[in-house]
Amino acid sequence: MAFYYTEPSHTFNEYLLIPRYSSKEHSPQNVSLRTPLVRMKNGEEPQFTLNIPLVSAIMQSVSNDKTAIALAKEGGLSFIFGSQAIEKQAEMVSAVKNYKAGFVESDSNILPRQTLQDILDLKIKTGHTTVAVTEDGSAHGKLLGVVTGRDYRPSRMDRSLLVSEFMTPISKLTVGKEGISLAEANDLIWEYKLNSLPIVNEKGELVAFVFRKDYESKKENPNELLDEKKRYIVGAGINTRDYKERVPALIEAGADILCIDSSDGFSEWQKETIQFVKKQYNGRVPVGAGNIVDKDGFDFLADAGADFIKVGIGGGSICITRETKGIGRGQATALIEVAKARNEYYERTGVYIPICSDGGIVYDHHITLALAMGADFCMLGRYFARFDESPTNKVLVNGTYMKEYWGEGSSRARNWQRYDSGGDAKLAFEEGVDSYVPYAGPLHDNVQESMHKVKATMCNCGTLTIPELQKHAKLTLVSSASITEGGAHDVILKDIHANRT
Ligand code: RVP
Repeated sequence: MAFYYTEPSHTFNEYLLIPRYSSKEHSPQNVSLRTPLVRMKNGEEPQFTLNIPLVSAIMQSVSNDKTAIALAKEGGLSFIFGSQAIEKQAEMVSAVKNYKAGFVESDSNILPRQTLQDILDLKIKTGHTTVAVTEDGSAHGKLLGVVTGRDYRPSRMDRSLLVSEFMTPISKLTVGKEGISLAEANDLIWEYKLNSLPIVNEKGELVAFVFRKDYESKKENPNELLDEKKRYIVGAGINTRDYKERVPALIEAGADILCIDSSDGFSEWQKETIQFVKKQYNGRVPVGAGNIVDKDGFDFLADAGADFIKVGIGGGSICITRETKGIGRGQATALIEVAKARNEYYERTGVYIPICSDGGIVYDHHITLALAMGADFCMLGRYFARFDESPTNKVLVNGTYMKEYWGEGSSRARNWQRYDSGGDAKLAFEEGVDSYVPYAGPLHDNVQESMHKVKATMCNCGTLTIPELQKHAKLTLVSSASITEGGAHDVILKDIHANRT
């Protein structure tokens, strides 16, 4: 006879945390969000630790090099998406590893024969006001001039005016020569009272910009996730099909950690992939695996050698796996069972394997709930897709700015390796949708606010670290009536667009 669970499976929205006694010491500035990323033996430090418990999803619409750099600045980690050509993915990984903090590749570039209207359109698309005018309109073409908000007044000027007629030409610009240090670049910015300094090579081609605002924000990033050479740490997604070619290219490009990306990780394919990575690199390259939703899945991947294990099937905002295939489990119940299995495994073997709650984070407090239920960190897709740094277009829909966000199981992503770990089928049906999410601005501001909320709730729970929260949290299931009670109710909201995320 089939096995039946006696209890229904629940999700984050059905749980709340009960406050515990908090002393004066329990204030957000005393909270540490450090958390292990990979397996560790009793009493030893893990090879990698996150400074905030967030990683970005292994998705085309979420994790490119820009998201990876922005998130590493905050202390989290991105896994560059694997559903692209091996060389392209390796290029993104090396872009993160070669990134020189403070030197920014120009993402707003234009030809001198384009118009003021083109400048205005570009500003909406990128959100940036500094535009490089280059001979070929590319980020590394010969620099002819720069346009900033100080060069034009849209209300007074003809939109068809050519860029070459109102740009600040190179002859009037202060520029830095390639090879200049960040400290020297910042000295020029201060000396000449600049907002940005273009860096050019000996042929006069644009290399990068250094911005005044970045110098200031650098001081705001005490949590940066850096390797021993002070480069940003970056992860990369792999699959169970082409790993023999993909993994060496990613490691060569500088990937620090890998993660097998699959909707169902309880498989022989995953075991073989993990064992390949372990053998090839003598256990030096960590590899995460998943996704699973129960103890059996956890124990299997733990024994196979996974360095962290991802929990969650069907809970992603763009995921329709539960509808199309009828597999999955409420995320909270899955997490609670797997966390228990992780703790038992630790007691049995002395090896602690971090678990990652993947998908279904809607509100910031869901992050805290996931941690309280035993997750060591969370993977988010929708959340990061909303930011300036995500790889997708920002578009105007019914008067509101949106970013595009699509699932890896959608026909747009065509990531058949994620859904079919063996066999020959090539995405016979969709398991994900193509969608919009409300544009939310820079990653930095949003992550800061979210982490502040997590810290505040941890203080309410009388805890100052994630391990303490996992041990001491008191959680309760709530009825559907009390979920209604938890929102604003029986009042007429003045601002119907109030953002409650
Ligand atoms: P969310 O943060 O709720 O948007 O969920 C993101 C997660 O959804 C991913 O990390 C992945 O596990 C899952 N996903 C990605 N694509 C699809 C799909 O097309 N079904 N699901």
